[in-house]
Order: sequence, then structure tokens, then C-alpha cells
Amino acid sequence: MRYSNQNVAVLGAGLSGAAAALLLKAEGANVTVLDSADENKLLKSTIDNLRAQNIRVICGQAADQDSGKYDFVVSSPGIDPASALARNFSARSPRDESIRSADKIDIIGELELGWRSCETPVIAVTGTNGKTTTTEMLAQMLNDCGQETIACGNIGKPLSEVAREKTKYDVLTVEVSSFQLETIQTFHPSIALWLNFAPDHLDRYRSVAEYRAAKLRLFENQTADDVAIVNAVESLPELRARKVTFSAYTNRADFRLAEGAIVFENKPVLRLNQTKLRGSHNIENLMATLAAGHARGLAFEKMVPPLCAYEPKPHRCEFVRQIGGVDYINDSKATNLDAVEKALLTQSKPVVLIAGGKDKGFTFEPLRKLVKEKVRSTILIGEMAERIAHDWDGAVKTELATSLADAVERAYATAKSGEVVLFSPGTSSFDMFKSYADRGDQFRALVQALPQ
Ligand code: UMA
Repeated sequence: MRYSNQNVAVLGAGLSGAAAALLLKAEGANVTVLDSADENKLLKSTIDNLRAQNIRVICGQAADQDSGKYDFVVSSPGIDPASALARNFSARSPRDESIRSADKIDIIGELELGWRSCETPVIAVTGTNGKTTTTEMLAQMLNDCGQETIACGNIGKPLSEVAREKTKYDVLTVEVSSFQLETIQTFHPSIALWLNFAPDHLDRYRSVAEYRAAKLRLFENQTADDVAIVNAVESLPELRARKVTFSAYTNRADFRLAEGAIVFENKPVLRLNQTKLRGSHNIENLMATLAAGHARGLAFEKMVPPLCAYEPKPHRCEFVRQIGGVDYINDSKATNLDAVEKALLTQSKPVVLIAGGKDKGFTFEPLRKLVKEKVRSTILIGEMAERIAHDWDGAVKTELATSLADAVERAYATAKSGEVVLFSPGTSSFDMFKSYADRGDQFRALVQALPQ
């Protein structure tokens, strides 16, 4: 077994930590899971399951101060390297010259751990927006075309879990985030998709450049035998892999847009009115998916039917209901400004916008011009409400709401027939909700409960 008799610490007892711990245990390691949260705040079923497998779990302050001797450490993506839990080990990292070699501990991420136990080639999908849609759509298309795969990674099923299950696949379709890429060493996708890039996660990174550098590690271990599918408008560094480009905005791309169709080598390969996806961002997601299928040797005629059947998932400009001529749209998945911009650009009716949430360290100023153009009124919620009101002062009418329920009531009172109530928060949900999905579910339920 790969990790027989090794002592390994796993940081975080969420989805990634639990999956990493179970994989390590199955591969012979003695595992300790450390989580900074109080035990009663963690999922009891997860902790019970870990302990039932003879995995030690230490929570709260004792975890942050743990002084156990470990051969290496596996970190969950959500754990900020600046946190007390991570710093306890990074202070002993092999990269720190001042530490005696006997005391050094290597830290890898859960993605890297899963990769090391995987014998299946990987298609990795990253981008600030669209990666979940593309990962899901690509996996569905590959399966329909007879190439067995599973959508995993940041999408919600950690790669370590897939590695432990040992199910045979032709290829794995892995959504990868910057948080996961930060801690790779050998992770090597044979096909890497770079969908787009926009500022995000500035509560974790010191700068946009630092966020971009973490994401660019996607290509780090690729060779000339691999394929890099990249947005043509991005100026990326020199890549070793064979580059295939796509763009809905320029003709200087391998996959481009012409007369309502996606075109490759001057031939239309997919008519857009046949698909259920809308907006230029989704056209690019389709282009990247077709490019990945092409790189896997699939014919376009085979790929088109499953792509046309693909239904957009909840929380992504999801139409909820029409009341009194007002459309209510749930775009809770919009966790950064780029996503709000895309949602606003697809609206043809005046918008009543509900936005706001956790303070992720960026300003909403860049949207000011577009908001002035498209939005009649804004209703702001969460940690960022006052800051957004300040950023958009004078551009649009703003109201502050005390809760999402209050925001929905205010939108209902404000919106007139022929308008759209768009819930596109522009930042993450963790100040008030468990996740973007929980936030979107609550919005949908509140809208469903409104009188006709
Ligand atoms: N924790 C500590 N100390 C800390 C911080 C956190 O102990 O300083 C503990 C928490 O108490 C908690 C655990 O760490 O128990 C949570 O770990 P985690 O945040 O890594 O969450 P997981 O449940 O493992 O989920 C992670 C991804 N979460 C993040 O990257 C924040 C999930 O992506 C992913 O689906 C899952 O692994 C499976 O791979 C979510 C996400 O928001 C959807 N991703 C970001 C995004 O898409 O923008 C990157």
C-alpha cells in the first residue's frame, strides 16, 4: 500500500478532508484530521464515520496547536495558508531553509493527493466563471458519446473520493479551483481548459496577480503531448502543450462564432438556436467543451445532440417565476463581479437588482457604468451592502435590506410589469448562508411564496 505506516495529518474535516482521510486510510496511513472549528459545529455523521474507520479527529484550538509528528500534511482547499491551522505546519515546510531537515513537513493539497492515486487521464477545467457548467456539460457529453467519465473536483466530489472508489473510467472530468491548484506538485491534466479570468477571491490572495498565478499552475506539468484549450482573448504565458483557442468575441480563434453557429476550420459545427444555453459566456463554455471532445477524438456530429439536450443548472440565471409581468431570476451562483456583468448583459428588460454578501476584498465600482445602463433600482444585502451603496452612489437608486426575505419583499414592491428582478449577488454567500446553493434555494422559496 502506497502510504503504509506513514503518519499523515489532514487539515479540514469538510468534503475534501474527509475524502483525503479515507483515501489515505485505505492506502495504509495512520491518519489524523485537524479542524479549527469546534466539534459541535462540524457534520456529526462525517466525524463519526472518520472515527469509525480509526481516524483520529482533533478539533478547535487543539487542532491549531497540534504538535504531532507527521510524514506529510494534506490540506483542504478552503484552508487559507495564512490561517493558524496551516501556519502551524507551513512553518515546518521543506521550502523554509532555516528548518532542520528532520523537522520539515511537506504540505500537499487534496487534489494532488487524489491525483497521485489516480491511474486515469484527467481533463481539468478552470476559469473564474463557467467551470461548473462546463465540467458538468463535458462529462454528460463524453458519457453520451461512449467515453466513460465522472464530473468531480471542485464541483463537489473530491478527486480523492474518486481515486478511493477505484471505478474504471476512460477519463476523469475534474473542475479545479485556484485554491486546489495552489498546492499541486505533480498534478498533470492531459487536457486543460482555461475558460476565462477575472478578479476574485481577494479575501484570500494579496493581489489579482497572486490569484492568477495560482490558477496558471494548471499548465505547470503539461508537456507537448498534452492539449491546452484556452480563451483566445487571454494573454497567457508560453505553454508547452498544444494550444487550441476559442472565443465568442474574435475571429482569431480555432473555435469562433459566425452567423449564429460555432465554427471550426471554417465549418459550422453547432447552431446556437439548437441549444438551451444563452449568453456569450455560455457560447464559450460550449466551444471549450467541443474542443475538449475533439481533442479526445470525438466527431462533432456525435457531440452535438448531447450538447443540445443539456439543460442549464439551477442558480445560474435560473428563471423562477413571473408575477404581474415581472420575471424573477435566481443567479445565486454569481459570486464575483464578472458573473454579475454577464447576467446583466443578457437582460433586455429594466432590472431590479438584488446584490451583496460576504466581503471578499473587492469593490463593486467596476460595474457602476453597466449598472447605470441596465438597472433601475438595487436592493443590497449582507456584509457588503453599505460598501456597494457607496460604490454605486449617484448611478442608481439603492436600498439596504436587513435580510434576503426583506430584499425580496422590497423588490416585489418596487418592480413594475415588464421588468426583471435579478438576484445576482456578485460575491459569496458565507456571511448569511451555508453556500450559494442554499442562498439560491432560499431566494427561490421566497419568490414562490409571493402572492400572484
Ligand atoms: N477549516 C479549518 N481551518 C480554517 C478554515 C477551514 O479547520 O482555517 C475547516 C472548516 O472548519 C471546515 C473545513 O475546513 O470543516 C472545510 O474545508 P473546505 O473549505 O476546503 O471545504 P470542503 O467541504 O472540503 O469543500 C471543498 C471546496 N471548498 C472550497 O474550496 C472553499 C468545495 O468548493 C468543493 O466542492 C469541495 O472541496 C470538493 O472538492 C466550493 C467552493 O466554494 C463549492 N469553491 C470555490 C469556488 O468555486 O469559488 C473555490
